[in-house]
Amino acid sequence: MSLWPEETAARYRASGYWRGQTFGALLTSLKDAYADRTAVVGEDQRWPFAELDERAHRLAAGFAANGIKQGDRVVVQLPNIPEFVSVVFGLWRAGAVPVFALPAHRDSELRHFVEQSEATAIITVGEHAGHDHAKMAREVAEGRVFVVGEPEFAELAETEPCELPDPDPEGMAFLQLSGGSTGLPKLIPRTHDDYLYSVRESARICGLKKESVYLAALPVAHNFPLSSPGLLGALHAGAATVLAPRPDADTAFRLIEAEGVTISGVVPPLAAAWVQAAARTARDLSSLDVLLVGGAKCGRELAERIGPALGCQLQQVFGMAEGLVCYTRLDDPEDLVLSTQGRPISPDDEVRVVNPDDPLAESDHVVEPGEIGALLTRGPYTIRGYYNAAEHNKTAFTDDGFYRTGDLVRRRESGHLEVVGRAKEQINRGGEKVAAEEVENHLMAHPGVLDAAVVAVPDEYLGERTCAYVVPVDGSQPSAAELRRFVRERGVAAFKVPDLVEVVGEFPVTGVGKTSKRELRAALAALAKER
Ligand code: OOB
Repeated sequence: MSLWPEETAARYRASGYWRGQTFGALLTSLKDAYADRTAVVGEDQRWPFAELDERAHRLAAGFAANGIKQGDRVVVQLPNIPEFVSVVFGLWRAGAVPVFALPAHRDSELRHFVEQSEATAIITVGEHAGHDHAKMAREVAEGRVFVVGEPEFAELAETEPCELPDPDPEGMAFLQLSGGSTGLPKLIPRTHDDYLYSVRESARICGLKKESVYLAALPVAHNFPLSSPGLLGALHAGAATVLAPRPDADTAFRLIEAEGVTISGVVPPLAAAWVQAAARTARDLSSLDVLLVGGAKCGRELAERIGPALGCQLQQVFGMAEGLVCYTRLDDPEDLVLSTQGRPISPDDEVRVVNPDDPLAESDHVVEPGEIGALLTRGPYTIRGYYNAAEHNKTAFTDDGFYRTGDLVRRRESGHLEVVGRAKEQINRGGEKVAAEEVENHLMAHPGVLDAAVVAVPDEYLGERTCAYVVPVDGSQPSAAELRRFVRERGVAAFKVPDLVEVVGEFPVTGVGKTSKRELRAALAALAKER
């Protein structure tokens, strides 16, 4: 059954966007075409396509033998290690549905993913970056926990391969996480067919060929390094993916030199750090042809420095886990590459720029060409609804199925989009998305907090940081440090802990008659910007 209206689905099939291939079947064809070529490189492992295929077959059989059935959701929280790839393909072959958690997520988020998706298992690591992931997963899990590196996982990985039925290519392949703007991250159902279309086209648009080497610098479960063109785009092209354990310039440059990396993707603050480090590195970065920059706005000044500093071509990417991905093209005129965030992948990506003042503007409320408006989109790889979120879907999508991205854009005649701002209640902290309401809810769980409003403040390095305005209950005087510690101890990703906390008697702008949190946030954000 399709997650799109049947008529639309038929059109996407007829156009050749949806080809009826699953990820499991893709890996089989890749193994046939590229058996001995390197597929995945980790710190101390190097797997050719044939080995990745074999490992995924064994894991699939192991998962099935351990009761993981077709359609079962399984939370995957793995860092950039080769086992991420074998586990995810193993789950796909078993017909299971990975739920992609980031390594930064902590117990409150993990618990939410497990509950929302009704996951029957968690696959994780032991210690990673000073945190005991295995312990956290065991506290949170409602089903099994498999820990890469522990004997139980090794047993799974050694299971005799067996024939397993291929799942429905139009069914849910995995659940990706939304950056979110309301309470907690929503789950995004992506199908084999829709995602593979975006992967194939991304690989082509980014010029990947089998001789390419992709460096996954960002956490690979995120949509950007996963598929734009990312790990999956590289695999699709028969190219190798090098998994960087950390994204810093020292690590990345070492790997670029050692592995002959030709292409990578980073968020703007990292691009800035790499640009700076390039000036004094002794590493040979000459293999690097293309650097994708996206996840947050890459300003023109930074955009201009990237090519000369790193000796590569800049490609801007503006995407979202919900679907739509825009790229500047490798043969675009320089001005477009430096000043826009690209144009959509597909000729059938429908883009509407609508009245920015109405959060519920429908798809016919379009602004004049060239004017700033809110971006709506619909297309062959953009979801029509979040998973199990009927109520939220009523406002997140228009009546005719356009996704309300919450981004403010201007469209050029060429179809290129310039992202100029945001209408959603989200802080983009250097590419990491923080939903204002989620952090406010954590703050308001503190007994000394009466109310809280979280807003973005400009930051030279990250683009934006979070600032929480907090009104204490009478007689209480919680300090900023205590509140930050409190939020952290509730078990949230470190990037969600407010950077700044201002404890105030009342919201400095309530006098202006703010009635909704939305208006309050807007007024506070304006105030914070002025300071
Ligand atoms: C990527 O995906 P998400 O789901 O973490 O975040 C999506 C949001 C967009 O709606 C937009 O607000 C922002 O991130 N964004 C950008 C941007 N790229 C993403 N804002 C300004 N300029 C850009 N270039 O972030 C993502 C997914 C696939 C590829 C690349 C990024």
